[in-house]
Amino acid sequence: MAINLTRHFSDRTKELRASEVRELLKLLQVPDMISFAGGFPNPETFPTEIVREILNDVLKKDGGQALQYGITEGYAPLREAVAGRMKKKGIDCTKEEVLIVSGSQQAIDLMGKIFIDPRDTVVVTAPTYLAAITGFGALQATFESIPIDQNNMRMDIFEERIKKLAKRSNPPEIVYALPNFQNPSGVTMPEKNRKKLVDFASEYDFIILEDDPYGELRYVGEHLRPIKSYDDEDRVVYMSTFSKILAPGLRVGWVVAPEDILKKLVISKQSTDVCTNVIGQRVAHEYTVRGHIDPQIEKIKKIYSRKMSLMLNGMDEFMPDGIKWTKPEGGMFLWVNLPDGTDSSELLKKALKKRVAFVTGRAFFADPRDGLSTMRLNFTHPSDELITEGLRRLGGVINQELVSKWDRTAESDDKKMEDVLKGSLIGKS
Ligand code: PMP
Ligand code: G9A
Repeated sequence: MAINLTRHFSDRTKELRASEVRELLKLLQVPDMISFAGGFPNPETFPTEIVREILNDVLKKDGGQALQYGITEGYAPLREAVAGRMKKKGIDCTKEEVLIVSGSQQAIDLMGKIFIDPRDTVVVTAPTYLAAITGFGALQATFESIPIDQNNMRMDIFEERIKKLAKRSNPPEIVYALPNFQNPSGVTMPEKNRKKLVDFASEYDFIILEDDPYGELRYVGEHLRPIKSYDDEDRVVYMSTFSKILAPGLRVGWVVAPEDILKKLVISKQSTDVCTNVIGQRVAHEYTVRGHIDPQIEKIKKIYSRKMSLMLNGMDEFMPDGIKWTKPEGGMFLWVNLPDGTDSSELLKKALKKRVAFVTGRAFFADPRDGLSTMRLNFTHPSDELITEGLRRLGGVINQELVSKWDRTAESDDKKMEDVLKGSLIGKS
């Protein structure tokens, strides 16, 4: 009998939404493709020689342990080192409040698993990180989407919505916030709004998941206090990663959580992957305690801030009038608003023919009907030359699209005019 998988898949699985970014990664294999799509660090920044030395040392001195299963909470000296770094960023935590995870992506999954029942509400921004939508969506969460502006989450709209949800006795379980150089838009939440969010959490009784993979990558202005630093009721869970400041291939991230929450995360992780890649943790630990991480962050910031300037200059040079984009202070992305009614999925098909890729904005909205005329551009992965060349190509494609849209509008206006004239003539006779 031929198997009918539809009958076997769980309801949850039937609702799974694939990540458009992961799909677009396949385009990196296409020769001549300039990709502004994936949120990839630039491999030029990877400290391969130092990692090789560390691997050699660790394997020579402690191969038996480094290749063994580790404890689920994470390699204790790494937890200690992370707690130390967190203190410098304004989060006063102990090593017992740090959980090492298999990339911070895992924290979204584990948080969802311990807090979300089907149809529970998760508040996200619109747009937000797409793998938070797919992650919480896989657990059948209901999303409440709050629009953004240049200050990240619109707090006035958040307040309105949270009051409505509370009135319906349906407060959110989790508010997922990305305060620094948000993926996908690049916008940052001011400190006063971070504090406000924590005050709302206390008033309306929800948990904040603060996702901060880019906080260290600030190119302009001063470091801002994390949301977690305002938390005196143990309501904020903070997550970050070595992916953007060392290498994503290690798959090492961390969570800072109150111990009661951390215990549940650990149990959930036990059945997910037993423990985080031990060798990866050993590398991240040695890299940090040998003092490489701060110079490495400085090196990355120099390269990415140059790339961001190149992209902003290229946008000024090649984008036609009527296009707007964000001016981030850090991170890896720009967000582009095309004129209303422009379908960025159609634009992507044309752009791919010219060998330039981006991610369509709608991938970053919980409601996929939103974000039609938006797109995300990554500036960290392409080489300097390819940033400029890619924007020249993209500007050309957008220009052509707008001209043909105007032609189509003019044609249909002409047609409407003809019909009106005809109608009025008919009316007259
Ligand atoms: N959160 C955000 C906002 C991200 O952009 C990413 C990676 N692009 C992650 C989480 C996950 O990163 P990782 O699993 O590599 O730590
Ligand atoms: O490749 C990934 O899945 C990490 C990058 C995420 C992104 O492009 O937002």
